[in-house]
Amino acid sequence: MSNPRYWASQWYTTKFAKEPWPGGWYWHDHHYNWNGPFDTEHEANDALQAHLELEREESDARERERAQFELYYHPKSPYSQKVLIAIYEKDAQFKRNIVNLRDDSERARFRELYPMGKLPVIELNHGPLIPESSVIIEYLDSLGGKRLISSDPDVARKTRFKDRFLDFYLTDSVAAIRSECQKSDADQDRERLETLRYRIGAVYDFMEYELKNQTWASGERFSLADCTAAAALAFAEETAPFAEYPSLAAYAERLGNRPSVARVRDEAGD
Ligand SMILES: N[C@@H](CCC(=O)N[C@@H](CS)C(=O)NCC(=O)O)C(=O)O
Repeated sequence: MSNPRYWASQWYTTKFAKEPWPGGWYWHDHHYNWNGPFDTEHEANDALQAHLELEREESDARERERAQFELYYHPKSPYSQKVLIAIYEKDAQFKRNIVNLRDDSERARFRELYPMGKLPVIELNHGPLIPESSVIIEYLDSLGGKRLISSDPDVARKTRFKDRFLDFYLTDSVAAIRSECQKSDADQDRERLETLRYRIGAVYDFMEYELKNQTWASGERFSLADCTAAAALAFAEETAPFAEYPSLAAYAERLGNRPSVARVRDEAGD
């Protein structure tokens, strides 16, 4: 049996009991409460499996109750990673639903929930669905706890700008380059590739300039824009390396050392 807390055994009960127990097969839970006797090992095992299933259902129900929302995501998707970093920064309780969009039936099922079919989305316990990574993080931030968007409107504007800037011109450009590069050489749109590479260069130039004098993307406090940057830079590194931008490269390393970011990368198997 794979779970060592549970064991159906005839031998155990007869060997160690002070008084002989009625003959048959038993199983015990992790408190060593014995259940049985069953006539056959097979029946004891069935009863044990039913018990485990009930336990799983109860633990799922408890998790659902504790969770403020359910997250639909994939650990390797950059927009999902951005939201996960924010969730870990805020220590929010949630229930995970991993969606593999490459699987036809999973994709079809997910589109029934969110017709646009884009990850991540969250579903609140009282029903509403919130798509779009930045909107999700804005919502989570509005619930309180450690703030990822400053209450100072000037700082908040810079944070929101960098978030949009990195999403649109870095993450989306890298995704577009990757999909263009999957085409045969003859089918690739050179002009488009050039525009995309130009945009990425402009993002790197701007970030390099900004990060010369500040620790995080929009100042001295970790923010929504850093969640975005951590996911975007990890996604971009191979397609558009940034090692020659010293401040940006040092910033990427700082991000990688952040526990929330390290945890997300670990879960993605990076
Ligand atoms: N603007 C969206 C972008 C989400 C997005 O593009 N997600 C990707 C995964 S990282 C996706 O779901 N791609 C599947 C598809 O485009 O069909 C956001 O910020 O959440």
